Amino acid sequence: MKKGKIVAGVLAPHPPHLVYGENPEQNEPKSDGGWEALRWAYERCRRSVLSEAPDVLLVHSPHWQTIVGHHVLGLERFQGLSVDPIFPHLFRYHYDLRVDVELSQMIAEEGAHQGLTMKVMKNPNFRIDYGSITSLHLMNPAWNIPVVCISSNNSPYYFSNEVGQEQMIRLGQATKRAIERSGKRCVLLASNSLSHRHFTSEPDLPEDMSHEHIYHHGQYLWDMKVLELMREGRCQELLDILPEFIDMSAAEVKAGSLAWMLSALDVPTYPAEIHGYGTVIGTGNAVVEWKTQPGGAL
Ligand code: 2X7
Ligand code: FE2
Repeated sequence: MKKGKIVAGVLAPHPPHLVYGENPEQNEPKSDGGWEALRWAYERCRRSVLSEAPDVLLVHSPHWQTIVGHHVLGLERFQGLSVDPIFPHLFRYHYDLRVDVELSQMIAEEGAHQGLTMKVMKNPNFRIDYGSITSLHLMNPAWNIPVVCISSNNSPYYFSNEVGQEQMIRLGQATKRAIERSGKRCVLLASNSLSHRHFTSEPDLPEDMSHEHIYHHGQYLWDMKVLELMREGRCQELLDILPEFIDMSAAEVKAGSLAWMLSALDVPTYPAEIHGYGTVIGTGNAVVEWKTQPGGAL
């Protein structure tokens, strides 16, 4: 069998506002639009990523947090209603997703070989989190490509940024090995915002863009520093400063999705493409693509 490969990795943030702004039929609340800079960034990234005809989209989400180990979805189909607990007036999404259970299983096996605690999750009533759904919807609104959803173990919160990051790096290596074994062409989605200080009160009309801006200049400078390292292919430096970035800007990358993806991509030394940057309730968000070199990262 041909060796599988990662055809692209994407920093794919999941503010539910972006789905709300798109007005897809699956989402109950309807909007006048909003957050276009980020939604158009997703559009550009989507064109590029889908032109690679991937077999599977894999997402690692901070909003599926697991206390014991790293979990992967283990049933072929999940259907239901996913509601954002903080923004139920923006995100009430009816999902129907197909899972590549074979690849989920291989990730669990490879993770176990790396010494990680892994679980293949087979509860048919499990409710899929809004982070996974938002990133997957914005990358492929047609939902015609099977997915693998990976939880974020809470080690960065329970222990430290460093312990958490070390776990996510091992999970990334396990994911890469599983993809190689699978023979499939895969896209990785790191479902993370960047700086994460946000407003504490919402405008009457959530999509009123006259209220949308970065929360604090220092947060903006941190976001720009991180994006510069991505643009210049300096991802080892990026991993090295992530703990400081997390502490200085409450960055959502604490949950490990970005470290997982960079590790699976073998810590890229080639430039990433920034499709766009914008804020959502003041948090920094960028859609960033690492298209692997001809022949793939593997
Ligand atoms: O989960 C989120 C997020 N990460 C960023 C902004 C707004 C809402 O939800
Ligand atoms: Fe989030």
